[in-house]
Amino acid sequence: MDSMQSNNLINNLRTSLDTNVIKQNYLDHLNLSLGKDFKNSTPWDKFYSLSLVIRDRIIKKWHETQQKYYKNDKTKRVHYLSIEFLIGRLLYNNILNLQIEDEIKNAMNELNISLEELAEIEPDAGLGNGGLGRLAACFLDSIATLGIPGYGYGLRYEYGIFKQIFEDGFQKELPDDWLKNGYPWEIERKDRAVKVKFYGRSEPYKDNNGHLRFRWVDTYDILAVPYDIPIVGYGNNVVNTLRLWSSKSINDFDFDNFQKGNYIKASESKIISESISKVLYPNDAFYAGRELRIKQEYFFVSASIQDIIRRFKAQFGTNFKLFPEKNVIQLNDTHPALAIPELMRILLDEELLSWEEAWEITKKTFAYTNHTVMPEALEKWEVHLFEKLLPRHLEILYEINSRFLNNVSKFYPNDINKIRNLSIFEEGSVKQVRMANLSIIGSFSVNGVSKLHTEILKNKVFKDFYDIWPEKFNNKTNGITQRRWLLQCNPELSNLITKHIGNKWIIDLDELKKLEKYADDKEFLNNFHNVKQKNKIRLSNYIYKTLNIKVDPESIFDVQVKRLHEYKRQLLNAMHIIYLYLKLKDDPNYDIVPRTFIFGAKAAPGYKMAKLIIKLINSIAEVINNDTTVNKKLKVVFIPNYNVSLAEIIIPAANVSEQISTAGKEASGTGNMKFALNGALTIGTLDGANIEIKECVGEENIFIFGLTAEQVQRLKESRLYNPYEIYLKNETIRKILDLINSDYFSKGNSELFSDIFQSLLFGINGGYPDEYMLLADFDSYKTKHKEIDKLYRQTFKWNKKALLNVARVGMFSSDRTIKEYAEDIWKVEKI
Ligand code: B1H
Ligand code: IMP
Repeated sequence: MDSMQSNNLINNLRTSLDTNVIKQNYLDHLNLSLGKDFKNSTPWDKFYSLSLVIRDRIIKKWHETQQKYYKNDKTKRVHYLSIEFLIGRLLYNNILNLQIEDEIKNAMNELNISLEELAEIEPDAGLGNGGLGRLAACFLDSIATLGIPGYGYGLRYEYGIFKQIFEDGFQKELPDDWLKNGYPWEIERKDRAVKVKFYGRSEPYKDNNGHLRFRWVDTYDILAVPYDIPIVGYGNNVVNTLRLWSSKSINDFDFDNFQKGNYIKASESKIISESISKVLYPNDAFYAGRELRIKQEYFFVSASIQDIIRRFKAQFGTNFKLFPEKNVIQLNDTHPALAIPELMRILLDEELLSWEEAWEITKKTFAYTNHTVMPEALEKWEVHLFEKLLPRHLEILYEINSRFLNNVSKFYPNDINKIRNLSIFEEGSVKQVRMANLSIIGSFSVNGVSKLHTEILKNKVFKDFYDIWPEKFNNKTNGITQRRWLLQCNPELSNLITKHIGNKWIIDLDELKKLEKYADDKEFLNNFHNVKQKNKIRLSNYIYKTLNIKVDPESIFDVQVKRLHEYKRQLLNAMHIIYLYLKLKDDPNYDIVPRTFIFGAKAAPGYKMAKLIIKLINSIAEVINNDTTVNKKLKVVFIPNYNVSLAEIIIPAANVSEQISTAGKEASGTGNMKFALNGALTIGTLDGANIEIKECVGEENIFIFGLTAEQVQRLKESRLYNPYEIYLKNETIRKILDLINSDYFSKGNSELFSDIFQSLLFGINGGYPDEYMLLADFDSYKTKHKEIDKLYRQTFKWNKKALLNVARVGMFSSDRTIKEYAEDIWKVEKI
């Protein structure tokens, strides 16, 4: 017996021993924790019991990790503050990261329980809208896997992103009551609850040394109770913490009112307090300016800063000069930017530091990530609202601003325009606080999320700041965790890869480069193709089960899944589908490879145009899927309720990845990376991270079309863009738009889609005509699709390109992204 064989034997022995232990643990939890016997246990009981088995194995490592951080004086902690964490499910993720898959599978097998079915019982933790929230979740996975002392801080929404259903093709929203049966991955930590103050006033007073000081008094206080979710690193025994805050009334019952006989009023404050963490705002890249939202922002930020300071003091006392050496706080967009005045307030009013000391510490602690240049997403809060809710913070902002502008005016004497642009306050009919300006002024680092995006920040959106502080600005191109987005969601491809190049790619995605040597290997490509087919069949079954639509797994799966936004241009995709439909109606023998167009997208509930586009696509689907002259070659499927768990089924099954935003608008995109990693070919614009994907995979392995960001910008500025002229000149486009504007797809209601037609040609509600330049890009889009059709017929060539995509996208691992944050911004190392 050689040493490999004996190793295998030992491993098998360990696995079988552990299998028995797991079986026993499982039955114990079922019996003792849930009070059920084996026979009467429901699927939920089974899911819950198994989760507790896994959790037990996490908790010991969790304690050990946290103790280690405390024991080591060199520990520098990273705090990732985000109003969204789009986690999805954790059962399988935790099993994989603990590397106990075989043991768990065996144990479940022996108990005659299907692990796969069991895993699907888990509700998604959908505490986010889209890319920004999912990025935060991928980052936590990478931080733990890299062994960095990291903490996620956010809100424990009782209701996550709404559940989407379609009624007659229209989106309807249902509440996502994800906690209703309890949640096995969270642990309530009442002992770590803190008070968060609102309203009241700032009161000046003289301290013992005769210095003028301020205190925030007559406040309305709310309790912030933390719920901790363990974040398991891959195979390294590290378990970090995601701490989510829940709001609670300090006094459940107002006894004054109760005694006065007002029973209902006595419970009112409880209702008001607990509404703060009730529900996630369902807008993606759109700012709504609601009072409850700023309350959410301040609530979780204040609780988090208090928690960070508490931990610092436990380890280092009140030696606050050390604070930035031991802590860094990354602001995930501006939503947590109130952390800046909050840290100032605590250092000034509670720790009694001088302004200069407090400001020095604050500036060295915060780093800010910007995620969008869309003007409608920029957060601005009315000064009035601010003053009412956070009077002391407003004073602090005025002081920060006046000191900053004082310095600026030394550089730019008499340049009123500069001062106006740089100020935290926007003057106008209603005076507003600009959260982006605050974030830049209060941080030592400002980063964008792709090369192009960072250039746009430096040269346009934040140019005046860049001129003052060029060294603050840097790029950190986004990434995704391969543990979820390959290992977990695509086991077939993972096995094929590991069989040929080993499993190091799981923690070092650049290893995938080794697949390049199989790019001409017929047998390998054949297996690679078969894996894709299996994944397509898996998705086809899901579609049949949920929508009763039969799709052909031999057809090209052409997929666009992401939030619905005009700038993401699902409508351009729909126009192309109509184009193919008209071609086929004209000539039923028109030779195309059968295609299945697959959509998934939620629209913000208040976003009328986005909802209308959903209805349009559903209407097109109904016409096409029921038209026997075309439905052998064309199918359109809009999968409802796109979320993380659905992404894990859809993405591995895609042949074509649609990344077609107007150039300059998509800050990065991360879906684009997930598709390429799973062997889809991208059709996309030169926008966000698509540009870097192209650089990695090679331009012969991606379908790039459309105007560049610069061309878009210049065409806009020239004011020469005239979509109506294109409509008149281009017969194809005219036919498509006229059909949309007729009663063809709307079952006789010719008005239904007229807003879409109007907005493309003339603009509606004061907007520009065709703001996102669909008509400018349509012809080149359609041409690229023709190339896709041609290439797909050459199976070998297609598979080779798809494999080269997989082999060359290693740099889009969030491990790479986090290493860059750790080295360039955070200056932290693994403990
Ligand atoms: C992104 C958001 C966003 N950018 C405001 N901005 C929100 C802004 O609730 N709000 O108010 C919610 C979300 N989300 C996305 O971030 C970008 O559009 C993507 O291009 C990018 O990949 C992602 C992660 O950086
Ligand atoms: P936290 O990070 O302070 O919330 O604590 C997490 C875990 O770290 C605790 O459950 C303890 O195991 C450990 N811990 C907390 N405070 C201390 C301390 O002051 N010294 C050493 N370990 C601590």
